Amino acid sequence: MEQKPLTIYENMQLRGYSRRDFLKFASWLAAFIGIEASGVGNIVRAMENKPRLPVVWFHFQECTCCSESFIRSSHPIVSDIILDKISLDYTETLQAAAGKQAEEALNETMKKYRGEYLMLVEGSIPTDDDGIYCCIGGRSALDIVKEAASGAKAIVAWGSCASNGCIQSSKPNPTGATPIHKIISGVPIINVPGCPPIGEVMAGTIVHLLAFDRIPQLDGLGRPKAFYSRRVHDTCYRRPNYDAGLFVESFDDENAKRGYCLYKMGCRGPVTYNSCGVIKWNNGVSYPIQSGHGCIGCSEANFWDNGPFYQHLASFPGFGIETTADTIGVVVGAATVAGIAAHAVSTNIKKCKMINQAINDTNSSTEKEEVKK
Ligand code: FSX
Ligand code: SF4
Ligand code: F3S
Repeated sequence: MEQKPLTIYENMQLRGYSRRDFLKFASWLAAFIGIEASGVGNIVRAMENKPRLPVVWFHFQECTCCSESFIRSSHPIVSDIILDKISLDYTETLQAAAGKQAEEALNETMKKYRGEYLMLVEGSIPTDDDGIYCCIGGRSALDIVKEAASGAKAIVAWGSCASNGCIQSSKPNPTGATPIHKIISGVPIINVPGCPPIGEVMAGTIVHLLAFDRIPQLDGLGRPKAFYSRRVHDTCYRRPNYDAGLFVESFDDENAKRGYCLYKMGCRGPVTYNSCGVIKWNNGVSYPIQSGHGCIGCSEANFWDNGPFYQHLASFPGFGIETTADTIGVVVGAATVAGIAAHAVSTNIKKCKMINQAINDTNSSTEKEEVKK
């Protein structure tokens, strides 16, 4: 008789994680996904009861930073458990198997779990010249992706490469690099752009699929709304400087030291949708703007072709096409604009606090639980 697959929680226990670790992890994830404290129980229950989700993770034209980002996500359980838990039946960069053995594992999963497995894709697909520019095991990425997609329950396109083509599809696009959603139809596709995407955003997307067994709410570009509904500009702590017309004029000037707005240095925050200002990178340590460099818009389609990185946008979004960097200080005298910015920044701070609070609450409640025992 076939053994019943272990649940997420059972897997965690096997790996030596305590109930406390488990609850903490659930709260941490819920906060990132934007779920209220009352909804944490749903995640906990799902992880306690749901069996492993068969997953195949493909790598095509990319740099593997999406995987790097995911396994370096700030919570150790993401790499330790989620990777193990979602049970990567096939992933070229992390699996122990190679060659024939790896191919067999992939085929077995696709056959055994037809219609049930989750397909994760890193990288764009070259479509020119019959797709010869990216071949694995003698087959083109194009062939592989079509075959795997035909039996997938859902597809997650990791990173800008799989979501919008990224650098490989920038002009002149020599390989005919194409994002997944332009090749595959008939299967739900979730785009998780960013070059690479934030590890917590990746983990949050997977856990949403795991816990709720449905696709998260997506925007018009197929991105999870929980992470891509706000511009980097709307959650930027330098935003009050933008609104006050205080700009860095060169990377080594006094204004740069003062932390003024990087708009004139080419910052694409006003036209980029991502969670960098809220979740940040490397365990919430920093993100490009906090490190003194403008956002290059890495989660937006065609960002490599959208003009030089260090030249500011033609106009100030939200202030009319005629507005220039030199007149902005005057224009933004309007209290309404400052009000919008203040609101955005305070919402951002509130969200960061919410994430920390969720973790602390769980800590104290689980500690109490353990004391009672
Ligand atoms: Fe692309 Fe992933 Fe850019 Fe790399 O592998 S999104 S090249 S940083 O990370 O696919
Ligand atoms: Fe922040 Fe860039 Fe917007 Fe300035 S332009 S407020 S640095 S996102
Ligand atoms: Fe990318 Fe901009 Fe964030 S460059 S990492 S979307 S701040």
